[in-house]
Amino acid sequence: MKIDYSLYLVTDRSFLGGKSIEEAVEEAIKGGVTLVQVREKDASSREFYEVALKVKKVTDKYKVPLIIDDRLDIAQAVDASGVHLGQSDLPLKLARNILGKDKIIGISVGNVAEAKEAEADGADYVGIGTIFFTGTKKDIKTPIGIEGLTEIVENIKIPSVAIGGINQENTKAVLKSGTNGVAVISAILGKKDIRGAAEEFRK
Ligand code: TZP
Ligand code: MG
Repeated sequence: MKIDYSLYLVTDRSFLGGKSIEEAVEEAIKGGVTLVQVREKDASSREFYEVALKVKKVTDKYKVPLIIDDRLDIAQAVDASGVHLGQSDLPLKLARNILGKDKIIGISVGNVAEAKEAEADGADYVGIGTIFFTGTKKDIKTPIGIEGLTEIVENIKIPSVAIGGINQENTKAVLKSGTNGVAVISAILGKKDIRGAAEEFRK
């Protein structure tokens, strides 16, 4: 499957106010989001499953691939396109054995060594970050900046997306690194006009 990594929406229900997650994702896709990850840091397994199922209905409708953060079981339960794993999640090789070669597996990396390891172990893509300071993820150490991003991109051949503090204004500079896309939470889901926010990125 050929994946378009250019505008990768990562969900976070705390940004939505009264809006439902399926409405928010649908608006974002209408605005030009090409890939969606369901990320649930505080949900129970049942709740995560139910949210993933709701989002899957929308992503299927628009033929946009759906990635599940962290949880292989939930990815399998909803027949998602793949999973996204952090450095403290299950090992990539194990995930590959469980999911098979047709599922997408993405890995979060913060330096060249992690990126090269992910590539060697068969990752489909890497999420590189954190690029800039962001209030969205609380456990961030030091942002690697566009310089750190560029160094990683130059040392791998697999696709990558940049994440962390990316907005409509800094995207152009971020893409100069050679990365394939930007992964975004607050600059899309934190806006009243979600569709318009995604459209701004596309421009
Ligand atoms: N991983 C690294 S930074 C981050 C994640 C999930 C949060 C990105 O959120 P935002 O609002 O796009 O900075
Ligand atoms: Mg994780």
